[in-house]
Amino acid sequence: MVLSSNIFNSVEELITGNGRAKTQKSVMPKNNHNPPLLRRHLKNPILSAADWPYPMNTVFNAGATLLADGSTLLLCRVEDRRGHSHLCAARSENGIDGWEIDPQPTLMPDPENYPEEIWGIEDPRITYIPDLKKYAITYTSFSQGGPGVSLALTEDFRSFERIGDIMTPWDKDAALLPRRFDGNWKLIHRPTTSGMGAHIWMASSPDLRHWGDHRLILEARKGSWWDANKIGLSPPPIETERGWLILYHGVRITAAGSIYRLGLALFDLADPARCLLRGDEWVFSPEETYELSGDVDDVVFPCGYTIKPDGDTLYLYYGAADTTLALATGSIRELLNWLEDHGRPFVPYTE
Ligand code: BMA
Repeated sequence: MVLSSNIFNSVEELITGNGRAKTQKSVMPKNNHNPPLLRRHLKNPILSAADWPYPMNTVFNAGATLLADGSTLLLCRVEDRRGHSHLCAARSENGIDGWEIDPQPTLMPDPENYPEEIWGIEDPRITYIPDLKKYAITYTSFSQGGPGVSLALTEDFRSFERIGDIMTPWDKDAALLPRRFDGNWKLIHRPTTSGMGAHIWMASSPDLRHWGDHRLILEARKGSWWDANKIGLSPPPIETERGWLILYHGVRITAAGSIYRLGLALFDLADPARCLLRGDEWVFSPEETYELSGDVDDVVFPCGYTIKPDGDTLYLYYGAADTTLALATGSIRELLNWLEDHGRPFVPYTE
C-alpha cells in the first residue's frame, strides 16, 4: 500500500517568537462573521521579544491608553527568563509601529514593600480618571497565596503611586471604571471560587482602598459553552451611549488544553452592575499561527484598547499565545449592532 505523502501537508515546522521550533497546527476554521467584527492588523504581531532593548522571554497582555499628545502608550507585560513578569512602556505615534520602548523595566515588582508581588506583576489594565487627572493601573500581583489584584496611580507612566493589593487571591482581570457612582468607585474583577468556577464581579469603594458591596455581574456558563466555568474581563469597559460595552474572555478547557476566546456584553450606563445584553457566540478566537502557537497555545488575550478621534474606531491590543503582542481593529458601532442583533439579557444565578 502506498501512503500519500500529502497527509503531512497540513503540518509544518515554524520558529516561534522565542526561537523554539514547534509544530504548526493545520488549517483553522476562519471567523465566520461577515465581515469579521475584529480585524487583525497586517503587521501582526506588532511587538515581540526581538524588539526589546533588554533580555527577556516574552511580551504580551498590554494595557493601553492614548496620551495627551494623541500618541499611544502600551504598558506591556514582559516575562523575564525566570518566568516572573514586570511592566514596560512602549510609545508610538500611530499605535501600530515605530514603538519607543523604555530601555529598562518601567514598573518592577517591589516584594520588599509589597510582598504580594514576590512572583511578579502581570496583565495591567489602564483607566484614565478625569477627576484625579491620573491613570489608574490595575494589575495582577502574583503572591505566594496566588494571584491577587493591585492598584497603582500615575500621571506620566514614569513615577507611580502604589495603592497596593486591593483584592486578595485568587483574583485577577480587574479594571476600574473612570468615575464614581453615587460617591463610590467601581471595580470589575474576577475572583475564583474553588469548585464553583470563575465569574465576573463588581466591588465598590469610597476611597479606592476599602472595597465592599460585592455583586456578581456576569457568570460563566456551564457544560459545553465556549465560556463555560471560567470567564474574566478583558480590557476595561468601553463607555458608549448604549451602555458599558465589555469584551470578556471565555476559557474552554479541552483535552488538548485551554482555548481563550472573546465575547461581548453590555451593561447599564447608570447601574454598571446590571447586564443588558450578552452575546451567545464568541466574536474573536485564536486562528493565526502567532495565536495558535507560543508559550501558551490558543490564546487571544486583550488587556487594552484605544479609540481613534472619530469616536468609533477601536484599536484592540491583545497578547497572542502568551508570547507576542498583536492588534485588531473594529468599529464600536458594529460591535454594539452585533450585540443588539445577537445578544439577550442575562440575569445572574438564573441559567
Ligand atoms: C490567564 C492569565 C493571562 C494569560 C492567560 C493564558 O489566566 O494569566 O495572563 O494570558 O491565562 O495563559
